[in-house]
Amino acid sequence: MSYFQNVNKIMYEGPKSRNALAFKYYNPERMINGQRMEELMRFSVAYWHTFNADGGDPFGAGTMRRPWNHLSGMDQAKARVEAAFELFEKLDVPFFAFHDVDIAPEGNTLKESFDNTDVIVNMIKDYMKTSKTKLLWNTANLFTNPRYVHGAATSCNADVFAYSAAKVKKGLEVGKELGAENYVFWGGREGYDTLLNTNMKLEQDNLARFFHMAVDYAKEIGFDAQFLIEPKPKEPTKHQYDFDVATGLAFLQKYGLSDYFKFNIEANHATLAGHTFEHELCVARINGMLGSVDANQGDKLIGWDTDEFPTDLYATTLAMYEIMKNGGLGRGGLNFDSKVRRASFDPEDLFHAHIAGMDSFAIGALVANKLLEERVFESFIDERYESFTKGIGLDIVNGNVNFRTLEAHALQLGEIELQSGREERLKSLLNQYLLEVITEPATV
Ligand code: XUL
Ligand code: CO
Repeated sequence: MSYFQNVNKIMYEGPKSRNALAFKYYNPERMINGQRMEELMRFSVAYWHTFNADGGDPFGAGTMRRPWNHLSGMDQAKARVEAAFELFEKLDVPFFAFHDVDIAPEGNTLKESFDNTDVIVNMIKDYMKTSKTKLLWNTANLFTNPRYVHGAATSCNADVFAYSAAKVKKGLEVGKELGAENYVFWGGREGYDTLLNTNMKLEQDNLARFFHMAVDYAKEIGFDAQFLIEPKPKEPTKHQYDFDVATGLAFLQKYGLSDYFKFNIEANHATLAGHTFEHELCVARINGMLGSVDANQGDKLIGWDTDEFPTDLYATTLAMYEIMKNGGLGRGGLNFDSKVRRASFDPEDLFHAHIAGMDSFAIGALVANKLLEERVFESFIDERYESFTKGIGLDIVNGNVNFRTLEAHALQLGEIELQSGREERLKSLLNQYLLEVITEPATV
């Protein structure tokens, strides 16, 4: 049985192709800086947006036409697994990611939920025996059910804390069973709406206790996945504790957790925090904490998490620039935490959307690679900071000065000479490299 009959395997056809269902730039075999594109990008399909999302929004009902919509409960969950592996194969993606509740419906009790999970996990495990698609990460949904109204690990209710721990315990076991590369913690309800009812210190201490217990349990069962925190500044709560990478890092360091976690950076979360995507990637990279990426984009005119498929080539280029400076993503990947628009309701749109995202990141990788190979910005930056490679600058860097010696240096200075930052020149160079890559002849 096929769920996507109108779609054949998506092949690379090059930039001149007019076939909508073909890659124009993403060629998994193409080498970039000694790596196959497929290995560098490590694309992943997000189960929730692709197989669960119904297109509903606060003003209207679901719109998505899906060949599993006539089913319900476990039958629907099983159909989704079949459809998922068909889509993975047709897109030829190496990874996927899911929340526990995406793959199996919640039962009336926690035990029933776990039993449902086990049935579907066994089915997924069977598919994974013959599929090339591996699990990038799994996670526990600790935000949808009303029991998390006050938080999960930061709830004021200790029973909710325990219930949440039980779900993560199960998630770690499932991750181990399916060979997940990472395990993600997005603090969906871990934040607050008003300090008038909130003990922030206790909530954050509890969150740290929760993370320590997760680390201990993963060690105990021999699950060696990379743990990832996914920062987000707001939505659903007014203030989320994992606001951005810098805030998350301070938290991890304060509580002795920084050796066990890295960050899963989502583009739309970065922009909601008032940062660019590349800023968050850079903060993580220079601190050795860049783990994985939730690839999507927001909308300048809309102030919430719209989770659009990434098509902004400046953003994909500057993201790939950071990722390549990081030496790649290690065990992480580019996970499309992205959803088709409500009006893109055909099953085929799922393919158009992933093709758009994969091609956009492929262009980004090609441009970033060229910029790095030719040291376009790197040489400019080296020159800009040249004063720190000699004389007083080198003494500062080597720790050979103090305020007295610096004052002595300053007192004998004449007029200080400064150089232009050349922002506009650099931006036009970026355009030039982008256009050059887009118009260069196809490589097959
Ligand atoms: C929500 C979000 C989540 C996490 C996983 O904004 O990004 O889907 O990626 O829980
Ligand atoms: Co995400």
